[in-house]
Amino acid sequence: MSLPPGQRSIGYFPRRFGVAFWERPPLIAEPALIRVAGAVAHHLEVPVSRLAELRRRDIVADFHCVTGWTVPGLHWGGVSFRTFYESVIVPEAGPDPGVTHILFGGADGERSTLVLDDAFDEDVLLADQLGGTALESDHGAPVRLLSLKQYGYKSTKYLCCIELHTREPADGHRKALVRFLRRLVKPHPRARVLEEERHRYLPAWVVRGIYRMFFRSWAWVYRRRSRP
Ligand SMILES: Nc1nc2c(c(=O)[nH]1)N[C@H]1C(S)=C(S)[C@@H](COP(=O)(O)O)O[C@H]1N2
Ligand SMILES: [Mo]
Repeated sequence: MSLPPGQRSIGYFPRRFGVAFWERPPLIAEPALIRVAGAVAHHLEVPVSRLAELRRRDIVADFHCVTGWTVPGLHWGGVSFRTFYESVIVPEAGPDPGVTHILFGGADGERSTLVLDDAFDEDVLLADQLGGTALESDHGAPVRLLSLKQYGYKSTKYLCCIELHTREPADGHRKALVRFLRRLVKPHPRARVLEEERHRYLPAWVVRGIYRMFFRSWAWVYRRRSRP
């Protein structure tokens, strides 16, 4: 199996992986809602349960994290973002015709921005199923964004808000530490795995080794913690 540049296959799917991996998953109020805001005529609160009524899509694909791990062949289910945009956002929210970027916010405060073209790739899902069953909390329940051609950091878990923008939005993470770190290590606007677009300014060869060391130590702690 050939992997994208700088990636290595691992035999398990890390859980709760992210900037603040020591934190518990956020609490999600019932019924879970996705807020649609930004450059729209009307704000919306769409119940996550509506995803069951839209045209569904299944994808089997590899998942790649910017720190160098790849999980091969995961089976996801959900609704493509494009379907959601065309059948919910356009008729009910009235988007500004000049929308260029979509910001996906998670209930833990994480967020990612996709340029519109990337978000409209038919393989970008609002995913609520993994491996044929409902998405688990540690993987972003009840619904996560899933953009498999991009590094994992674009795939916001615990998706609770979709914001439309007519230019690239500012970072705006609620934690000052994360905002500071991300000024140094800016995410790449496209983050395409095949092009190895890991970060905006840092070349891939600079971060590969550092990330590999970070992931080795993370995996060591993770395995000790999840031992029965
Ligand atoms: N809300 C939220 N989404 C997130 C993250 C996060 O910390 N919070 N981490 C990202 C990163 S870096 C990766 S690699 C994947 C990891 O998903 P997993 O925890 O299901 O393995 O989620 C992405 N989405
Ligand atoms: Mo990641």
